[in-house]
Amino acid sequence: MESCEGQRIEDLGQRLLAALEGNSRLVILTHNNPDPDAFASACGLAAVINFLDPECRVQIAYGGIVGRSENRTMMRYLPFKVIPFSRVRGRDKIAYALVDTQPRAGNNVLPDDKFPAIVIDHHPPKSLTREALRQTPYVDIRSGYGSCTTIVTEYLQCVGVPITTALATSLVYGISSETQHLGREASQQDRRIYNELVPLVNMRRLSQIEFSRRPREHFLYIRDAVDNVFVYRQVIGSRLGPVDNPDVVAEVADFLLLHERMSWSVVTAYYDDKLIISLRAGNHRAHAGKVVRELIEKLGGTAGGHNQVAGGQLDCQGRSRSEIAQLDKSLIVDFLRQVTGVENVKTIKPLVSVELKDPWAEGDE
Ligand SMILES: [Mn+2]
Repeated sequence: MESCEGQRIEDLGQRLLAALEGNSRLVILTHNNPDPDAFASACGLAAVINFLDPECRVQIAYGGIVGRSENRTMMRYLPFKVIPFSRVRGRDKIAYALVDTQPRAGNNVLPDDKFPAIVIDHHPPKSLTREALRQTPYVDIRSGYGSCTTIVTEYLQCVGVPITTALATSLVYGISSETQHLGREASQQDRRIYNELVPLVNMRRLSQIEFSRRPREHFLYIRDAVDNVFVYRQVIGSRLGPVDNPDVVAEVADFLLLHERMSWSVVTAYYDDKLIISLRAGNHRAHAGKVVRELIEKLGGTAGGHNQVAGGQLDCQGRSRSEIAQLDKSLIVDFLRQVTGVENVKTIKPLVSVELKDPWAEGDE
């Protein structure tokens, strides 16, 4: 299904409801450590299902945490309550929908023995996810879309769901945050939907979300990240070591790419027994998703993404601290080798500090 246009409205509604196979409960799951695109998509889908079947009990749940200030503020204003997956009860009698992620993608908490009823996403499928998708009754993946929110907003329009101010505000923030105000990886559909939604938005609230106030810890993270920034040719990066807030990885990656001379940023950190990596590219044809998969999958991790935004994670359970530290280091060197083409990578220089710190040094946490 390419677009709602041309397709009969009843068909979309019927197909979504049919996928639930008579379940009176639906849990909409986002990817772990959900971002605005994931939250907005989940709320949009919840509104669609509520409209189609008011009897169906819909919950929105996520794995991981919501760490970023903007996302926490957004969460307060969402038109639906969102809860950690750990608080979902009676998991056996539920239909699942995944938004902004796919089964077996490695970044969601859908139990491995479960197949979702509905998957709506804009990430390119991988061979692992494809298999699970074959068992999923309703699949809509449009990797040409800059945000998953855009797909779901087309559903809202198609089915004729009234879009409240709170919903419109969430949807617009989902699209704008995912695409950096339509400047990054946005498609024509993202631009059209965004423009149609803007008149419905509470702009004051939108601004409050985007320019959220931050706690002191945020500044400590930024200080440590900046202190440890390295540059190598056109690449800028930072290794954060163990962190309490996984969202900081993507945030720092975005921040570093603001450097006027750099075309790639890379940030690694350690959270919840996983080494996580985030990539950003300035070029809209950089294939960052492919790059990170080549880097991470050969080590047994999961990764994915788009042209300019990508990330991955590597489960490190059972590895020693020094092994993880070594892995972290070699990941960066591998990445530098891959994107610069330099076989023997050396002289990675600090950007602002006198010398780079080892974020894994004992007693330095
Ligand atoms: Mn997304």
